[in-house]
This record gives sequence, C-alpha cells and structure tokens, in this order.
Amino acid sequence: MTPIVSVFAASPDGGRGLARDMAVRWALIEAGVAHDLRPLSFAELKTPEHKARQPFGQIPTYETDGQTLFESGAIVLHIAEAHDGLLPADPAARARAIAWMFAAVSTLEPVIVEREVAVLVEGDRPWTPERLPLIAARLKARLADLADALGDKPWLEDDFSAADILMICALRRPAAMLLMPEFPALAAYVARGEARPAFLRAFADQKARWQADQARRA
Ligand SMILES: N[C@@H](CCC(=O)N[C@@H](CS)C(=O)NCC(=O)O)C(=O)O
Repeated sequence: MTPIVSVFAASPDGGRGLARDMAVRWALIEAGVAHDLRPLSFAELKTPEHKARQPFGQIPTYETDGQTLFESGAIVLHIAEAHDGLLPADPAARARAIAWMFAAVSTLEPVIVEREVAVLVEGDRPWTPERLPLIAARLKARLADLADALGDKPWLEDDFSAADILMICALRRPAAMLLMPEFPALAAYVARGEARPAFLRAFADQKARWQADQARRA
C-alpha cells in the first residue's frame, strides 16, 4: 500500500509549509518513499472517523499497511527507522540523533508554540503584556543553548538526519524566526535545511495544494 499522510485541505498558514505534515512529507521525500495525501477540512478533523486515526483530531497521520500512526515526531521516527539515510548506522550516534528528535518536539517546539499562543490566542488578555517578556526570555535561552550545541556544525549530528528535519521544522515557525537575527548560526542552519532538494519538493507540493485550494474558492 502507498502510505497516506493526512494534511489540511486548506492550510491556515497561507502555503508557508508550517503545519506539522511538512516534517512527515520532507522525511518521506528524503527517504524516497512515494505517498498519497488525505486532505481534511477542519470539520473532518473532528469526526469520529479521523479521531480513530488521530485521537486529538489533528493532522498529520500516517497510514501504511494495517497501521495508522499519529504525532509528527513519532511518524518521522518510524519513517527514519524503516528506511536508510535518515538516522546514523552507528548505534550510539543513532541514539543521540533520536535524543535530538525528542529535543525538537519536547524541548524546543513547546517554548516556540507558547509564544504563538500568547500572541495569537491570548493577545488581548490583561496578563499578556507582563507574560510576553517571560516567554520571550525562555525562548531565547533555549535558542541560545541550541546555537551553542550546534556550534559551527552543519547538522545536529555528523550527518543530516531526521533530527534536523524536526528541529528545522520547529525553528521555521514564526515565533522562532523572529529571533533568528540574534542567532545567525541557527538562521544558517534553517537555510541549509530549506535548500535541500527534498525540502524544496515538499514545500512546493504543499504550496501548490494551498494555491489550488485558493483558486477553487475564488
Ligand atoms: N504534536 C502534534 C501536533 C499536531 C498539531 O498541532 N496539528 C495541527 C496542525 S500543525 C492541527 O491539526 N491543528 C488543528 C486542530 O488542532 O484542530 C504533532 O506533532 O503531530
């Protein structure tokens, strides 16, 4: 069976490739795995049918023979373990790359999303002006530590890996990109990832889908 990835039928990101399916598509293209898409509306995300795939009614999901996975980090790990080239062969280096995958989704992404929520969802609340600097300080501290760990290496481990896919997708979110002028090594790291042919293809695919949806609505 050709794997199926669930994606937004009309992504609210305006074709910027910020939704979590981007990491899955990028990993699949890096691994040379052909796949189909299951475009879903917001209403379809919350149906029992989709919640059977994704308990929280979100994208992405990944369907292969007899198995449906959710959580972009888990899906990318599954793809990386099933195909060559996205994780180091050496067991110790592989374990470190997997640790970086967890760091991307559980240490970096939450502080990035926290800032987005504070601005987009709680922007008009009385506590927001006091809270924003605290959130910004936490995010800056995380980015500074990441920049230190990356140093002048091109990728998190010796070679490009699934960890870079998840980390770069987290860093591409606007709340982190706003701070990139303060972290030129991280900005260059994101640009290196975005220049990979697999990223460019995944990006072009999602943008074409978004543009087609816009044309349909016009
Ligand atoms: N931790 C989840 C987050 C998934 C997530 O937040 N998906 C968003 C799109 S990027 C979504 O489906 N939002 C719609 C909703 O929550 O109703 C993952 O990485 O897969």
